[in-house]
Amino acid sequence: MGFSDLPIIERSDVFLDIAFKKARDAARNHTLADYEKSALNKEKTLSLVKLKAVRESLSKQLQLIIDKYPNFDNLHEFYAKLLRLTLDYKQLKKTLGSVNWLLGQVRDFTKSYNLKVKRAQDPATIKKLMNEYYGRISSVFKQVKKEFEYLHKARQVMRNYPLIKENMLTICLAGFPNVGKSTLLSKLTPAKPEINEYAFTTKRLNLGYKSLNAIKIQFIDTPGTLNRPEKMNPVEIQAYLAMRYVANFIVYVFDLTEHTYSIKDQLKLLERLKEYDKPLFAYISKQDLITEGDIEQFKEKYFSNKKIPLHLDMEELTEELLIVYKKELL
Ligand SMILES: Nc1nc2c(ncn2[C@@H]2O[C@H](COP(=O)(O)OP(=O)(O)OP(=O)(O)O)[C@@H](O)[C@H]2O)c(=O)[nH]1
Ligand SMILES: [Mg+2]
Repeated sequence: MGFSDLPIIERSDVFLDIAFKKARDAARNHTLADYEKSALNKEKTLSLVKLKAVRESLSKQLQLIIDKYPNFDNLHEFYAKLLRLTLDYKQLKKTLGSVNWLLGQVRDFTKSYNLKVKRAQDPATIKKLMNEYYGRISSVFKQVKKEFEYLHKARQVMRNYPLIKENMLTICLAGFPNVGKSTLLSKLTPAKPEINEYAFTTKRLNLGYKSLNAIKIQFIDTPGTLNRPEKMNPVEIQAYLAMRYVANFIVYVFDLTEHTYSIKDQLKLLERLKEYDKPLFAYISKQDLITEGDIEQFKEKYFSNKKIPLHLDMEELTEELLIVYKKELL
């Protein structure tokens, strides 16, 4: 699944400019055979060359959009929901439908004018037919001007979608801002996410991969999210959907230093993550900044009655999760 290499969507008249220029160039570069040199044959041959060039150029440009844009009926839930939350899904489908329609129109018009030009008996008729052809092609492109504008906008949004691998063991790292999620990702995988001493550093999903016992694991480092779904910004929406539709496991990262957020608040968010209905684990970060006593006290006070397992070693936890995952697969 890729949204990063979607073809650029020009304004609809740019497609035409390109095609009409190709037609002029093709006609200019065409070498006329002797029998084509009479006024009628010359006009006919060069017009047929132009028709072919316009059709080829427009078909190529439109087909590229059709091929490169994903089939929206077939999307993984994460992308299907993301599309619906970040774009006007109906409009987008309609827009891509109109690209198909346009392609059909270009083919039909060209075919019909090809025949008309071939049958024409004088150069003036051919000129008239060609003007008509250009006019009709321009007019169908004008009809989808708005759709192309929308596709252009939609592309800007879709290009920023994360490139999530859909059927891979996935562990989401969640937690308050600044607790050390990105640092953890950078320790577990070769990923190099941005890390800062201040909160809200991560502004997109960071993905990291590692292989363990020949199984590839995807880690998703989420931006520290505080809001409920109705108030989420676009990146928080992505984090929410990744946890809901991609994660096999969620690891909640605790920062006991309380440098930025209190333990009470962090516990509240952990409770909210239960809504995702995914196996939930807790991990304590920044262990070098706290004492064993702090950890023991925390465990006793808050985790003695919790069903959520608390871990101090993320490598070990990953190995455990892999075993659970393998068991579920078999
Ligand atoms: N001493 C120490 N500092 C850490 C550790 N983990 C993270 N930090 C520091 O904590 C700060 C925040 O780390 P990040 O990894 O950016 O935290 P985050 O949870 O990704 O933050 P957001 O992206 O804002 O949600 C940085 O200054 C890190 O260097 C750790 O284990 N020990
Ligand atoms: Mg981060």
